[in-house]
Amino acid sequence: VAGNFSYDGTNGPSHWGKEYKTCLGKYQSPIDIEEKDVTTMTFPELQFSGVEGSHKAYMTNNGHTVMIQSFDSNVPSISGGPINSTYVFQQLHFHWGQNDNQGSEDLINNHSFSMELHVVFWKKEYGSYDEAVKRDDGLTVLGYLYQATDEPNPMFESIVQQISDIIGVGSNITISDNNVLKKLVAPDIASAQNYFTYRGSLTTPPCLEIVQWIDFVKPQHISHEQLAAFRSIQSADGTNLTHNFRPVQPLDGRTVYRNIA
Ligand code: SG6
Ligand code: ZN
Repeated sequence: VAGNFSYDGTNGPSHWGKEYKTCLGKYQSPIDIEEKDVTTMTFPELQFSGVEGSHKAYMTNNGHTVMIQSFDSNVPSISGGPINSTYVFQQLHFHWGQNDNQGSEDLINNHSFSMELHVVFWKKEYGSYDEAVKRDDGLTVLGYLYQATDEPNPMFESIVQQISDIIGVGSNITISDNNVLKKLVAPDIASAQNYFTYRGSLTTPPCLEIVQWIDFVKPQHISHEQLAAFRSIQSADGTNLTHNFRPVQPLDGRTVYRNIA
């Protein structure tokens, strides 16, 4: 999965299109979401299942981010909202910046948040993740935004404590907290129907244009110290992965919807 790309220099985002032509496409992510330009819509209720209960989970430094996966039989899934069938949880990961004023991939009214969590799901009908990524409606990604504050967010405690065990690229550990998916996959119920949604791509090479993005409107928080832990992991070239967000891409006539419950 981890290709030959980075966030700086000759392998940085402005060069991805040389090796990965799709990164130059017309339906790329992330984007700047301008609230004055969104189209309001009432979608069916977005539903989560298999989120409650405990899940054995693993955390990996894949050279581009901190990624969490689960091989549990009770795997979370989503349905409803802008998607017309069931999508199954694959993995979640994070994007952050070199300082607290940037880090999110999608922007809202040109505002960057300090971190963004992506929860990746694949379309169950296609039988497997590997088959789903060959289809143009293969993935749905939930995006959660976080603003840096002084107050730690309890949802990140177990992850932050164990990040020191995955400093090197390729390190993989079992997460001691079996409730980590419950905390990260689903928003609190009050915010779950308040989202923007649009058609876009993976935000890293190969930039496949196969993603229905669902970005929750209400930002949450993370402390400065918790954020700093993410910046301590190493990237493939051995330097600290201080930032891993792609700059925003042209909207190119696409419609961004906002769900009005
Ligand atoms: C991160 O984002 C993930 C990697 C890949 C990428 O770098 O570690 O696994 O994710 C689904 C997938 O291939 C792009 O995902 S994203 O568009 O959600 N940011
Ligand atoms: Zn991502």
